[in-house]
Amino acid sequence: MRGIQHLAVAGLVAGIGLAVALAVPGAGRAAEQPGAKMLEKHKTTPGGQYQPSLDVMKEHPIEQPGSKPGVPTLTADEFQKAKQIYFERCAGCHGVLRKGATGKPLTTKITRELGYDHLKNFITYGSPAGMPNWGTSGQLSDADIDLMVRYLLNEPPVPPEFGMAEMRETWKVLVKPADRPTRKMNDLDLDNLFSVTLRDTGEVALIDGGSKKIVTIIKTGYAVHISRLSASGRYLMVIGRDAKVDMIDLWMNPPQTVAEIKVGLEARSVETSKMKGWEDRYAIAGTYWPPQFVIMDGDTLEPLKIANTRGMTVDEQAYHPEPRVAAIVASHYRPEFIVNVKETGKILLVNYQDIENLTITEIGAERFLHDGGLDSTKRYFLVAANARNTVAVIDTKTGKLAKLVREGIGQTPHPGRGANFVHPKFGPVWATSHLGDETVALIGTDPQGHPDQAWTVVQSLEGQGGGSLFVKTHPKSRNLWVDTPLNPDEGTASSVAVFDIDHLDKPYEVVPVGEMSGLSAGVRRVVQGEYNRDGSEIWFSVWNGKEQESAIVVLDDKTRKLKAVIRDKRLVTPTGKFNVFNTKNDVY
Ligand code: DHE
Repeated sequence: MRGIQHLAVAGLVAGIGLAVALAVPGAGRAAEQPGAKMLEKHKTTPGGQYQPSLDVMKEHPIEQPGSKPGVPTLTADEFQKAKQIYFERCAGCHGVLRKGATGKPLTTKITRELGYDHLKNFITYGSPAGMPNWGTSGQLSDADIDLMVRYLLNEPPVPPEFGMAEMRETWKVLVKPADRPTRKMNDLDLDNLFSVTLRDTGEVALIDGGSKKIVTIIKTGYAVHISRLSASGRYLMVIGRDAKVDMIDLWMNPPQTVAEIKVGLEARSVETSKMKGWEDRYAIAGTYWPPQFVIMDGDTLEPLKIANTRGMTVDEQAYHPEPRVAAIVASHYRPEFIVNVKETGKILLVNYQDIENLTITEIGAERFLHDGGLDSTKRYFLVAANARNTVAVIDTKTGKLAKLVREGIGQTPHPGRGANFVHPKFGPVWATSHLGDETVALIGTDPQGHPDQAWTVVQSLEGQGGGSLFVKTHPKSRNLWVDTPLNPDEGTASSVAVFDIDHLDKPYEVVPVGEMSGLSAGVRRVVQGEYNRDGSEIWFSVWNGKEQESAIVVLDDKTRKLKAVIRDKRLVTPTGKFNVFNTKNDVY
């Protein structure tokens, strides 16, 4: 159940409401108890659900700060429990150091001014602006809430840094480059191989796209997150939420891990150098904690250069102590990594030509950058500043901000890497769906051929509902697929909408992927479509709880009919799927 629980738990994390409330006049008095009608408004939205849960940090030993006269104390056990609750449910919005992220700060200066009763009522009842009603929803008991209030009245504990010494201690080359094969030793069709995240077992399954058979299962980091390919397609890089990077050599028979490293305490992103002449040279991983990224050797994962992301926010130019690294994408136009720093809203173009004299171009975009991808020419990078309902566009050739697209973007955009296709009327577009509403925004991406449409929302489609995470199409397809795994309605969460790109005025078709899987138990959340090598099939994960059976459903893209169901007891909580060819070439 871990995956689904994670979402449910993370779902109750949005602390924006508390933030807002902290700023209202009258703070210091007890927060009012809302009536039944108000409580209805306190229900958490899918957007509010999708907040980081720092599950790894919550387990990490962190020293308890000393107590202060007049402030309620916590025993060591109480501190441990409160810290776990805080990192799991609150840190995603309020920050590890409680200096604020999407939620406002909860420093002791603020919490002590507000006082015990105010905080207690707020945690109990939440607020319509986003703070979940932890008490009245039954998520936290009265005793838990009392504990959390006392925790907030004390100084926050500070987790350790993770520098070169710590990284090198965890770094292992399991098979030296010299001992690796000099040619592909297996008969796998590597371009049509899929790396599938098995989230809750901390593994990836490598599945052959032709036979749909599991080739091997490889142990990776905890709550494994994404896979990326080296430019040659030989090395598969996988990152876990515990910031462990595994480098898998796909030429071996069977493919196996040849190097590993831990780059921090909490992480979500990994990428490799893709510029011509620099293929497979470097890997990079970004962390949520500590706030930094590290450039590593592309053959061994040896850590070479760490750069920290702490600094000023793009709008208020106020210091932020823990800006997390979200998506990282490799440029095809310059020897650069495009590193998205969430809380400061900066996009860093990290030039890896000379890492001793590292050049970083800092582009001011918008706060709360999260995920994004390249347009079909690979020249432009589009990334969602999700909590600001904005998509930032970077020209990776000139290294400049092309536009902040705000008009026409819905509530909490979540593109994954987005979907590129040629719109019958407006030419090339890039699509994103949304967590917070049913719309799918299509943004024009062709400033040369269609200058009037470039970097504007040319059309907004209406999908099944909010709670969408990923959209997908393929250059050879005329279908645009939109998932809705976090929609509160089970039928919507377990199906996908598909639009006919040539007739976008026509209503979408609903494909009941969860039902097609043959599974009867569980919510059967359908998540993240991924195409096979030639674009003839799209694969969806049917994501159930850890104790339940999950599956992968393969659809024929032309007919939209079922082609195969992959069921295997080893497929525990499959989520992201990464086709080797499409991932290495940024085809999406
Ligand atoms: Fe992800 C991509 C962060 C929860 C599946 N996710 C990303 C990226 C970031 C991110 C920053 C972009 C990486 C890149 O391109 O370099 N994800 C986060 C979170 O902070 C969040 C919201 C909460 C958390 O605590 O981790 C979160 N993500 C999830 C899930 O619960 C998902 C649905 C299931 C799972 O396996 O964890 C999930 N995230 C994915 C997938 C991608 C991803 C499949 C890559 C999509 C792609 O097409 O590239």
